[in-house]
Amino acid sequence: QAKITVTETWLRKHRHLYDGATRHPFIRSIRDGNINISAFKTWLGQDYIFVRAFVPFVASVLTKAYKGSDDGNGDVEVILGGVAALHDEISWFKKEAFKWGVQLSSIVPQKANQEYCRFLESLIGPEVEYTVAAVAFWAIETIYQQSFAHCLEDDSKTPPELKETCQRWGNESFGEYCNSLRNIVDRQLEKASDDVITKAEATLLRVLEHEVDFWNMSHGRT
Ligand code: HMH
Repeated sequence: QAKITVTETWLRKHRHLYDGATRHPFIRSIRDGNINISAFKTWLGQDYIFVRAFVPFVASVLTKAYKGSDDGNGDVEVILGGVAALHDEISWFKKEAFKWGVQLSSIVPQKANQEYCRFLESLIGPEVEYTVAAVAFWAIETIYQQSFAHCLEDDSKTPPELKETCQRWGNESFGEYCNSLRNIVDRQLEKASDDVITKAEATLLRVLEHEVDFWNMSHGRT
């Protein structure tokens, strides 16, 4: 029988909050086909701003993976794949915004977004351990993967014009990438001190809360 990993323990323990982030009313409304298009446009514009702030954070995780020296496991390459995907994602946001008539240059970040971006910035510094930053990175990517994959299940009624968006994060290869991030995190946690494990778990909870607030904002509930 396979050993229960730290992330498995956390996901069981925090299942309620995790489901709150991956099965949010905003995601349910896409999946049920009754999404308000203005809510979708809000999400699109705000997420573009978020992704721009996400880039330096992911770059900092990459740096920490490299400096962690014992990278015989290919952490750097997995994270570099994430950076490359973000480059593609930014082009996609521009294309998609044009399609929906969303003017990206005039988007003002809302409070929940500002707070989330500030949280990302707080994780960039060298005083934040690789393990802690990697946990945040894994959680951020995985919540989107799980949320949008939910909108692509056989019984979903996702509007055809939103399928491509859901595919971006809900596709299988993004899922495999998230699994690679999870393996990186579990390998790090396996050798981490109790202090780092405690910090990393608290960071996971903060990510889950920020993701819920981000969906709430998009859904027009703030
Ligand atoms: C708010 N969380 C948010 N936006 C994203 N694009 C992702 C996670 C995944 O990259």
